[in-house]
Amino acid sequence: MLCKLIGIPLQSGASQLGCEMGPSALRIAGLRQALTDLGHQVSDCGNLAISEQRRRDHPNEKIHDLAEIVAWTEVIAEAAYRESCDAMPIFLGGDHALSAGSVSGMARRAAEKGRPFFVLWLDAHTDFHTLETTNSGNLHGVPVAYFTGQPGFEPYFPKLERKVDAANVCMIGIRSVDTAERRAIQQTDVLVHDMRAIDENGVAALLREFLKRVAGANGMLHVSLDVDFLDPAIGPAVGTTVPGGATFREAHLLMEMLYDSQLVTSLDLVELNPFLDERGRTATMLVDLTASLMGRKVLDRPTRRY
Ligand code: 6HN
Ligand code: MN
Ligand code: MN
Ligand code: MN
Repeated sequence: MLCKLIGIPLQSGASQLGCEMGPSALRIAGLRQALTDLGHQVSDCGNLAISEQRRRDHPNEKIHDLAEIVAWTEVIAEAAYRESCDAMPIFLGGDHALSAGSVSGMARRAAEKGRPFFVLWLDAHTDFHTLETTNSGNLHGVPVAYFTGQPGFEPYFPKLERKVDAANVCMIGIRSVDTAERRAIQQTDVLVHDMRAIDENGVAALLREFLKRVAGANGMLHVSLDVDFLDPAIGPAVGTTVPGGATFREAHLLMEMLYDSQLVTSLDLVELNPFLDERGRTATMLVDLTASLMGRKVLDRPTRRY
C-alpha cells in the first residue's frame, strides 16, 4: 500500500495551543519507519499551509478563528481529494477541526469512484455542534455536523460537494456530549456507541457490525482517531481529556480488526498536543496504533471476512 503522510499544523480549533506540533511529534515518533517496516511505501507530503483568509463574522460571538479554519478546510479538502487518487492519505493533526476538510475531500473522492462512503469516529466527543450552538467557540467541536450537512454552515464554510450520509457515520468511545449536540444528533441516523455500549458489548461486537455494513456496500472507510478516545492514562497529550476512555487493548483490537477488514482508505490522527505529553508516550502510542491498523500483529491469523 502507498501511504501519503499529510501534515496539518492546525491548532486554532482547540482552546489550548500545541496541536501545531502534532505532525512533528508523529514524525519523530517514527511513523514512517513503522509503516515501511510493515512493507508499505510511504511518501511524506510535508505540511500543508494556508495563504489568504477572507474575513468572516458569525453572529455567535464565541466562535474564534473562523476565517482561519475555513481557509484550512479548503486546503485540506483539496489535498485529501488530490492525494487519495492513488494512495491512502494519513492526516497528521492538528486539532479535530481538520476533519471538516479531510472527510469532505474523501467523500468527494468516494463519489467519483461511485462508492458509498463511511466514517468511523473514535472520540470521547461527538463534535456535533453547529456554528449556532457551540458555546466554547472552539471549532474542533463542529466537524461532524458540517460534513453531514447540518444547517447553518453556509455561507461560512465551503459548500459541500458531497455530504456524508449520517447513517454511514459510526461513533465509538463517546462520553462527553453537550446538551445541544445531544438534541441534534438524536435527530439523525448517526450510530453513537457510548462507553456504556462498550462496557456492555465489548468493542469487537460493535465494530464487527459496522464493518459488515461497510463491506456489504463495497464502501470506502475513513477512520478519524481523536487522542481523547483513549483513556487519559494511556493518552495524556490532549487538551480535552475525559476519564473512562478506551483501554490499550480495546484501542489495539479495533485497529487490528480494521486491518483485517481491508476497508480503510484514509485516516486522521488528531488532537495530539505534544506540549502536554510525557516523554513522547502519546505520540508513540498513536504510531503503534497506526501500525496495528496497517498490519502489525503478534501472530498470523486466518483473515476474517466481514
Ligand atoms: N474534540 N463539546 C466540547 C466543545 O467545546 O464544543 C468539546 C469539543 C471537543 C472537540 O473532541 O475534537
Ligand atoms: Mn474530536
Ligand atoms: Mn474529543
Ligand atoms: Mn460545547
